[in-house]
Amino acid sequence: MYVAKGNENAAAPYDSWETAAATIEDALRIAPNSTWIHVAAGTYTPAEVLMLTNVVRLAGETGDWKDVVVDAQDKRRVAWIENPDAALESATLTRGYTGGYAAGVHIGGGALRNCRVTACRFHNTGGQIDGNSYSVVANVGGTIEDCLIDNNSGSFMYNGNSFTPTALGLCQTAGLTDSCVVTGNYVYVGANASGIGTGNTGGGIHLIGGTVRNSLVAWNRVNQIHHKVADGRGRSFAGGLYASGGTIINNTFVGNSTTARDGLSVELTYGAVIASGDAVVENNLVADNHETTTEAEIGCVAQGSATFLHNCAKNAAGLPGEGNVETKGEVYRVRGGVVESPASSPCHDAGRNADWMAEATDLYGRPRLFGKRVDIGAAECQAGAGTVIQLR
Ligand SMILES: [Ca+2]
Repeated sequence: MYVAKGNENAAAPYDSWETAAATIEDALRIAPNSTWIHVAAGTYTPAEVLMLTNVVRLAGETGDWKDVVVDAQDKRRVAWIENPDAALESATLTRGYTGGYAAGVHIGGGALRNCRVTACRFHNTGGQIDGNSYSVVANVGGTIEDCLIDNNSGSFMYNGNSFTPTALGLCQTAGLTDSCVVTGNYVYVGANASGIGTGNTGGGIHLIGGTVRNSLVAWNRVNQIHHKVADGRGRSFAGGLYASGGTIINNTFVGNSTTARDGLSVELTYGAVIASGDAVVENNLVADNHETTTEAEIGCVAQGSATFLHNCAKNAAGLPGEGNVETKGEVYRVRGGVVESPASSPCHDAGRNADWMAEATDLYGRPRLFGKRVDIGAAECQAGAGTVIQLR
């Protein structure tokens, strides 16, 4: 099945480029199971949420996410992937909007691959909404691979009693996120004079279950103002990731920040990575994240029975678990958009190996395992300190 923007000769079942559907939603509406929907380059403005309820592969034809743009025009969510065997690939999803949940895309099953989710936003003015978790991308059991989730925003302005956990970029309750970049997202949480405030917040990711690996979470911001908390429940604000469960393995968290001001009346916790419940945090690099009011560097915070293994972080010595190392020297560097650790970094060969790494690639598509041990972070240094160059 084919889609070409505005095609004047469109004729169902859209089985050639000549008779291609003029809109993506026309094709989705009649696509039977096991359909590959090829989408020609162009900017599409659907009149409804793109629903992937059948077994369809909806894919930008060029393979470059820049070429197919799906613009929800700030009116509604962009896409909803429900079928466990559906996939949405090689497209930019932009300007999605909701009152809180999945402003960009909901992944109930199936996969989001090689896509960019950008300039989406959610806005909520409060109410009794305990228990939901708000974000731009919501994964409740599918797979997210090779995606860029960037420059999205969310805001809350509460005037009621709420304890809504919030994420800006991604909230995942089950499934897998692999080799993604979550960056430049901004969430504002606030309360007016009678408000009580919000729940635990992650600027980049809120993880409830499943696995996040090989991903970069960088330069996301949480800003909360006039936060009058009176119900005795403490709040945690994580610039990068807040986890109440799940596995966080081989990711890099740099440059994330939190800001807090005014009206604070219970204990607030700030961190770059805050993990509680039975979350496992392993082989992650956490550096150069800050609380902006005091300009203090924030690192990892362990709550509940969360475990921290083989991470490189500022406060490594105080973390519950073995193999954690302090950030020292040139821990990482950014060159040409690539965030990686040099061979001299304490991250080098300091992670703990796992079976999945043998066949896997790192964030940048290179072998995940180089040398005897995996590196800490999303990138694997391919020029080991032990490399011997023979001249003959
Ligand atoms: Ca290595």
